[in-house]
Amino acid sequence: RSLSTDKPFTSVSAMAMAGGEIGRFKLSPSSSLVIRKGDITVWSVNGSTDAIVNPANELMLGGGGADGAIHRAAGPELGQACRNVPEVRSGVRCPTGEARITGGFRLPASHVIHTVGPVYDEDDQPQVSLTNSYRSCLTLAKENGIEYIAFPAISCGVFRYPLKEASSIAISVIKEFSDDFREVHFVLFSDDIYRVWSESAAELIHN
Ligand code: AR6
Repeated sequence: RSLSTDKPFTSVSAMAMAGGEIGRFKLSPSSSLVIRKGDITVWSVNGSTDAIVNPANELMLGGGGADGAIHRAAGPELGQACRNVPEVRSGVRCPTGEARITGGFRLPASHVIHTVGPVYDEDDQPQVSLTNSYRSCLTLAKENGIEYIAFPAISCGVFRYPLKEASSIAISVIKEFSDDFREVHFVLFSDDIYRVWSESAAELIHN
């Protein structure tokens, strides 16, 4: 990929020319929301102030979906860093709705923010848990000086959250942090999810 050399996601117009689907929305004069299709494991804008969000489970030792892909791409150092995160109770390093931060190791992004979204059919209040999950990631990112952050569609794979509802929650929470990041990206794995997220952004952000 010609765009994956050193700063693969810097130039939105170059990506558009390369055929990547992408949408850009202004959150404030100094902050944008970028919605694109792609693989979050290759995402980076700025190196040292980048974070990708890992949709993990409470044990934080890897799994399937994006979590598995992120651990494979980051290398075994990420597993070790996760093991070093203290358990808050047996088998739980990151309770649902919370977030933890580690390095990115072999990933292009310098940081990984691990969060646990709700299992849609098992959570009593999935909307609250998903909101908390996005809020926890953005709060922790801010505390750590992150300027560029990329989210996948948390809970929309193995955890079966309905896409439209998830996208409204995701974008509403991003709007609460309008001044806090240079760019917030959604890096979405399929056409369907990309389409739903783009529609919700157009409905919820009026540029
Ligand atoms: N880049 C971007 N998005 C991806 C990628 C990727 N490389 N791979 C998958 N997705 P999921 P969840 C999309 O299942 O629902 C794991 O086993 C995927 O298409 O990764 O929060 C964890 O250990 C979907 O749209 O996360 C947990 O046990 C979205 O990422 C559980 O799955 C999220 O799907 C978490 O389930």
